[in-house]
Amino acid sequence: MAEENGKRGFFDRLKSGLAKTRKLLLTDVDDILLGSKEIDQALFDELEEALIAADVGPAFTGELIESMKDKVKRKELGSPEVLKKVLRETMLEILLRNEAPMQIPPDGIYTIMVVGVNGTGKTTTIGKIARSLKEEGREVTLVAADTFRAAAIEQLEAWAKRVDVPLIHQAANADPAAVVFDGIRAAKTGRPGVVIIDTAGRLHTKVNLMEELKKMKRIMARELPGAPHEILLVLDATTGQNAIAQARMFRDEIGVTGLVLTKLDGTSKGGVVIRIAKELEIPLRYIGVGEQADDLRPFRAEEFVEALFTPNDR
Ligand SMILES: Nc1nc2c(ncn2[C@@H]2O[C@H](COP(=O)(O)OP(=O)(O)O)[C@@H](O)[C@H]2O)c(=O)[nH]1
Ligand SMILES: [Mg+2]
Repeated sequence: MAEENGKRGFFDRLKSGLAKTRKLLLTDVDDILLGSKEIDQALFDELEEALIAADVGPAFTGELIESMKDKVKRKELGSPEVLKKVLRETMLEILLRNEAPMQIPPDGIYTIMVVGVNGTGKTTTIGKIARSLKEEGREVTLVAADTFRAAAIEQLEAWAKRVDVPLIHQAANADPAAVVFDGIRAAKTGRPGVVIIDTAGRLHTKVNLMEELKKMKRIMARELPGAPHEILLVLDATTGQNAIAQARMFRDEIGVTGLVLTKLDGTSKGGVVIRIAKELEIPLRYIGVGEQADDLRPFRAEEFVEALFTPNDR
């Protein structure tokens, strides 16, 4: 029952978080559909414009309009209202391809390297994931490899205390790869389980950041074959198309095995979830709808689409 309540709580937060996205996307779509008596090119043009404005991206928009036209040709669609159903179904179909929750084996060491530009929510996400893993009864160790500022280490330390898990760290400005080395060593010499590594979102230049992350990866692989098991890229939904550019950059430079999309609460740019699913073949592991510990949940396509299409008063 508590679980049920928890789920409903998250769904409600997701629904209200997506209110601005819903308004931008569906109010326009509804207006267009209600104002049209027949399905013609003018209607498709208006729909296309509304979808592009809602950040779902040209690839998704193109596929959707083509599939609608196809269905109309085959007489599967008779009236403008049914187009909304096709919109919903197409979204779900595309999002389902990216639904793949993180699967952590029950035994051994599992390393998760968390990357992303400054301020996207890496450290907060790590705290939230650590908490939920701890609740599942797993051993968790946090590694403070964002050594750019002392405050970054302290922030992770605060989460480690709150969740009651150990923290591996060194002083500010230490070599991040050395901290990662310590973290892997600690896991190998007595504390297996999930090792979550926080990294910096900026160094002095972008090139250095990528080189630094590659170096960390190399050290991990050398110390523990198979590591890092997961490279989780954290993206801030409020940055819209910028998040897509970041995803491409991190994917091409260091490889990304999973995504986290934070700050879906209160942004009108939630359409970017659909764009990410369509344009990047990377599993979307988690979505975040707030700053509290239980505001992060594994991404579920069905839940997302339902939240997006459910008006706020219901
Ligand atoms: N509204 C909202 N804020 C978030 C979310 N996730 C993280 N934040 C906030 O974003 C800010 C930056 O987060 P932080 O974890 O320090 O980012 P980092 O620089 O990537 O480590 C903090 O104030 C977090 O509380 C979210 O899902 N929703
Ligand atoms: Mg941080």
